[in-house]
Amino acid sequence: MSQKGDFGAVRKDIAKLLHQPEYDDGSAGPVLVRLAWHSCGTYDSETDTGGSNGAGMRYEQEGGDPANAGLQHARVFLEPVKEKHAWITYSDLWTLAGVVAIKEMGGPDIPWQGGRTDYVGETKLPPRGRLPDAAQGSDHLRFIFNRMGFSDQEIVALSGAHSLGRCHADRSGFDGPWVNNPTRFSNQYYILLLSLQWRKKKLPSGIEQFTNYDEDSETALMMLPTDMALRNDRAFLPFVELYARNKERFFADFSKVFEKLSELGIVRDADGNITNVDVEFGGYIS
Ligand code: CCH
Repeated sequence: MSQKGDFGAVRKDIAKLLHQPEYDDGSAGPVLVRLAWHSCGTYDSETDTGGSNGAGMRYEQEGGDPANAGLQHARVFLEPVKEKHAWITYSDLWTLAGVVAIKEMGGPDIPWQGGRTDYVGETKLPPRGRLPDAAQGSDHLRFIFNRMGFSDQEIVALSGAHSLGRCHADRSGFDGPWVNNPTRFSNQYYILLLSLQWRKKKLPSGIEQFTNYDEDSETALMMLPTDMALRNDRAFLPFVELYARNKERFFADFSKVFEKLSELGIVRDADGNITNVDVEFGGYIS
């Protein structure tokens, strides 16, 4: 047990659990990043609902959303950290874990502040269907991400997280990694999106994704229809090209946009204290 508010101690314990020889590509990092993103990505600016505050994925309505399939692995990885540092809220832990994992996998420093509460009123649980559907195109991406307040450039920058991890047939139905080294944060995703020949491939399940090699190759890489949309959309493409040729710019922009993602729905005063949530009693102040 650490002292309340000692996020440095929590960071260290998150970093220690990333190495998981038995899991996926040997790292819990990518799935932790996805947990952080999905905990935030339900935000709707119009109704000011969703977002990381509340850690709604602990409840079936959000946790059982098919879009969140597989993220129980990430939550289970983090459980010993929560047990050891019982004072931390799940909403802080999940967002912090994403930030720590990105850094440990070679990515940028991402500013992060704590103070989220786990209180979530029933009416504040986001409805399902707010996370993106990978089978769709650029209109859908804009519809989903504009709702959270992100621009075209921010959509492209956030998507660079697909240099991490893989798709799992038993989770999303899609299958395979985007890059050859999926536990290293990089701008490879953009480079490969532009430089490889991608062709449509129908999986046995009937789901369509894009592949660069023969169907049977062990080293085949993949792109989702939404990934291809970034390349095929005239307004998205210049940002894909920018991040493919300028890794430093990608790291800097990704850091800013991931911070913005983790702060959706949160209002702070000059000292960093959250002012739209009653931290003593929990819940939003409306
Ligand atoms: Fe993603 N993502 N993502 N993604 N994602 C998947 C996996 C990861 C979409 C669909 C999928 C972001 C944006 C999008 C990660 C981070 C981010 C999978 C496979 C699908 C499908 C899930 C599975 O089968 O396990 C779509 C659509 C969008 C639209 O833009 C954003 C934004 C981020 C973070 C900033 C990471 C990391 C993974 C790998 C997870 C793992 O378990 O390896």
